[in-house]
Amino acid sequence: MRIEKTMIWKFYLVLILASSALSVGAQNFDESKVPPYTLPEVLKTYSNKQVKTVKRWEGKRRPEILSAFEENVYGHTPDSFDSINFSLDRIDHNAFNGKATLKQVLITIFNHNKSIDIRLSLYVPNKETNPVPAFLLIHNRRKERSVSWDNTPSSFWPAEKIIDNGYAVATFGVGDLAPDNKDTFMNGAFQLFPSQLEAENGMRTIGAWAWGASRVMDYFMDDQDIDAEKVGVVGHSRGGKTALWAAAQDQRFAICFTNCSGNTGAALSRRWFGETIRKINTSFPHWFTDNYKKFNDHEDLLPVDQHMLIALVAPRPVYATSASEDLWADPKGTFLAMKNAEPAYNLYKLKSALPDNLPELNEPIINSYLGYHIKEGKHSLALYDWENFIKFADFHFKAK
Ligand code: GTR
Repeated sequence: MRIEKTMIWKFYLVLILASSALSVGAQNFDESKVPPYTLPEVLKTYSNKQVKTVKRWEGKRRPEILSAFEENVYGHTPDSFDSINFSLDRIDHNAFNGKATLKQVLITIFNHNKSIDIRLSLYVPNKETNPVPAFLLIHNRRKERSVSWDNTPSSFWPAEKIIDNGYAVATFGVGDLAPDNKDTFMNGAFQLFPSQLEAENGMRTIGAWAWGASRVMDYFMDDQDIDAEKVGVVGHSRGGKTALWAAAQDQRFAICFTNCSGNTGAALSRRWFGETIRKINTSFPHWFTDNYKKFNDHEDLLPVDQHMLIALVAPRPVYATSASEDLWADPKGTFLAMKNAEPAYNLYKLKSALPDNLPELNEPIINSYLGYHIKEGKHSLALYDWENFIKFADFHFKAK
């Protein structure tokens, strides 16, 4: 009898070990299986001091969070380059039946006698006489990726609709900065900054794409048609991760729209649901800094979690989205990251109207510094998302 009991226990032990070995690196889609986790506090410094003022946040805590993201997640962005040049390749004053002017702008960046080109397609509404606010879409869904301008609007970038609402809208393809491919990603911006590739904390493609968004911002500062103080950066999925990282670093972006951005975007990493750090680092080894691989299956050891990336954008507004069928990107983890970024906004006495729990489907929270919706449907950037981005931008740029 005793022997049998011991055998049963051994059997259980083997089962437990086997299932925990399987769960290492596995994905979970069952809410009841999410283990408890503790997030690092936005307002507590790494030396364990509570941050109570904007001064302390901006002088100490914000910089230390930013460098923790650089060192461990996205890599360090080059802080200079030799020069930049803007040239107008083509202009069409009659776009959308005369409603807009289309400019094809070539942005050329030089460093160490090498250069790369960003091809920017920009539509500006003709009826506005003053500089207009703008949306900049980081485009990661172009068919032709890096070979031409993208002037063909779609539901992914509904340029005409945006123009009709009095905004300019621009886009560039991420392939102009770095091809989205683990074998060829170095054939772009990295030619200008080769040492990045050797450093364990060097940037990879998400960093390079975000750097590209900032070069477009350099251009906007130079274009009299654009109100450069009112530029929202938009990205979907991998582009949504990029938009957040761009806005966190470059405070010239006035709003960040992060659409279905998921793991290492707006979703919490410590919450075991959907894509994991091991999974993303395995499928896309060229997206994040080499140091990030140390956190495969060790989310808990990261000095940051994604609510802190959102907090880095404060006091500027952030709008995040999810889709009901997009469990891979963890809608609840996205909402919770937004919620947990609130303390940074509270420091500035800025209102967040996010409810305590995940809102119902298709019930956007607009009149707020932290905006959010979960739409019905799949992983996508759709007209519904843009309609709410426009409302959010109207609230922050026009209504106030
Ligand atoms: C997925 C990836 C996600 C997300 C997505 C996308 O395969 O796992 O993190 O970035 O691609 O960009 O559509």
